[in-house]
Amino acid sequence: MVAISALPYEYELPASSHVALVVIDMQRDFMELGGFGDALGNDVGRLQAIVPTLQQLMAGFRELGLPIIHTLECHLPDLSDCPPAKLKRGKGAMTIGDQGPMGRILVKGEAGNGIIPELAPLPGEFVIHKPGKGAFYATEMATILQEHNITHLLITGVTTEVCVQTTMREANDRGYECLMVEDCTESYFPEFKASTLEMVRAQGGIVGWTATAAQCLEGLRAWKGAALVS
Ligand code: TIU
Repeated sequence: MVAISALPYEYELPASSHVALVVIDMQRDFMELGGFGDALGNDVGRLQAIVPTLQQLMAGFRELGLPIIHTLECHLPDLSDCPPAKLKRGKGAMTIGDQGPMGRILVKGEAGNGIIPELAPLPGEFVIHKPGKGAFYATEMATILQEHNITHLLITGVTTEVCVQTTMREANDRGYECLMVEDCTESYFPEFKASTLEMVRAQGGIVGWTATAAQCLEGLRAWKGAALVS
């Protein structure tokens, strides 16, 4: 049995498993000044650190011919998919739908809502637009995973304790084997990232596993290699 070296113990990759990489919300709205993350009062610069590692992990998935699912948190221009409770939240000077320097905040199609160019999806990769924090709520995520027989999800992106963790918990409850990639996720709050990684893998992996991108790539290459010789 091939496995990724992970915490709290090995993340097994049976020959029959189908693995996808999930890249959550690597959007200008969270990474750059003038976007949603900034409007909420966060230090957006600290999310940049994971970009090169995530590029390497994405390149590995592409090289191995494995699927990548990108998500974007966004709302329709008329905000009809934004619950009033979400719209009211934050109490900053700017909120969802307001005009910012990169266009309307957290609105689909605006410049600031796009994925950062370094991590742009390639043609043929899945791109999911989501109105909530989790990738399953009001999206085609469940259908895509079912149609492609996906069983294992490696989960990355921003922010660790908000959209990444919500998605991982949603996926775990639906029966997917989930691993959060430690150096491909980041938070505005380092202590929240650390706590999230700990709580995911506590209690024998109550929500799933964590591992580094290098550990994931090593395991995935061995798994693909084993599939080729069997
Ligand atoms: N505010 C915050 O940390 N995150 C979000 O609002 N969305 C995501 O995590 N993508």
